Amino acid sequence: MGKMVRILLVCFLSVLLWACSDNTAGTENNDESMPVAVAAKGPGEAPEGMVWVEGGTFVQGSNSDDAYESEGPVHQVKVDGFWMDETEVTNKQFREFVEATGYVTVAERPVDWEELKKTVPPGTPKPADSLLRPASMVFTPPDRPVPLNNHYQWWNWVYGADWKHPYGPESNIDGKDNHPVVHVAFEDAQAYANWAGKRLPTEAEWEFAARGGKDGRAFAWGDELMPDGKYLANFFQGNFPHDRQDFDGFSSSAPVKSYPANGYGLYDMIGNVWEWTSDWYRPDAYEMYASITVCENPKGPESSLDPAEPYAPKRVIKGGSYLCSEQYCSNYRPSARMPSEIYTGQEHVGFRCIKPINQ
Ligand SMILES: [Ca+2]
Repeated sequence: MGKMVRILLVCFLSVLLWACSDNTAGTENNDESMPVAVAAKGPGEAPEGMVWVEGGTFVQGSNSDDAYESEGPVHQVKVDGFWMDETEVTNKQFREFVEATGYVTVAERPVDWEELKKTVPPGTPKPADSLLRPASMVFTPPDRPVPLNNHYQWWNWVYGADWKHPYGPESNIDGKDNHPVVHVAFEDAQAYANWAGKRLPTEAEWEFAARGGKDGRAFAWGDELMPDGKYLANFFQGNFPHDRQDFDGFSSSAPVKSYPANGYGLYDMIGNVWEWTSDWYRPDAYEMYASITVCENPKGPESSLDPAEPYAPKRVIKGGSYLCSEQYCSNYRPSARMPSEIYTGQEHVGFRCIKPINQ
């Protein structure tokens, strides 16, 4: 372990303490055999398009063979109740925000070198202005099988790609009002949430909600990916990444509510598009939580660290997308967590918001 990493780890362990408290209250709810309250009626009238997620204690993370090391160790977390958007934020909803505010997303602006240079190793030379034009990440699969160790073989930085032009300047979102908005960077999602009087969920809130009351299960609906051969979420079928099939009905994003809701009445928490959470990403975030009896409303570490790209600030995205394949990542599980660089939009990353009662 490098000196820098060790220093960061010590800092991290100290800053995490504020996020959790050692509190044994609530452990009585953790017996998996006990019924879990689902689809509860919330306090007062539901805000439009939102459902109530009754708070509680759950087991966050996974130690299963499918899980990445960063999903463990599992640990108990208690979250307070909140209202949550029943679907991912759609193109139609995002357009209302843009029309009301004149907001311009990160992918529509030229890249700000002053910001970018903080996310790359010191001394990296400034790229030519032509390379700093507005752009976003688009899935551009090769036409043949490729080794799965380099995602740049199927992800391209496409100039002119943004939420209104998901595949580049010649593309559009005509007829896709009810699809999730994509190519939104973290600050775009936050700006929408502020405008709507809501906020982004923490990772713990998101995962608790995604489990739909089925604590400890591998998938949001139970222990099988496809019970009775049914597809219950929009993920990748075929041979990744070159051979994309649509056995689940869709080869890219699906209109929201194309698959059954979970126990809380939430749609597409798993699959369709990844969703931003407000937590900074660190692969070791759960190490500290695991020593605490019940972590209450954790908000994640104070800063991010992805050892693969230590200078890039990254937040946690959850839920997987229509590009998650059994062969490649199996990220269509509530515990799955990936880092996403906060300034970059992607074709398969969107978001939804929550509203705590006291907000
Ligand atoms: Ca989703």
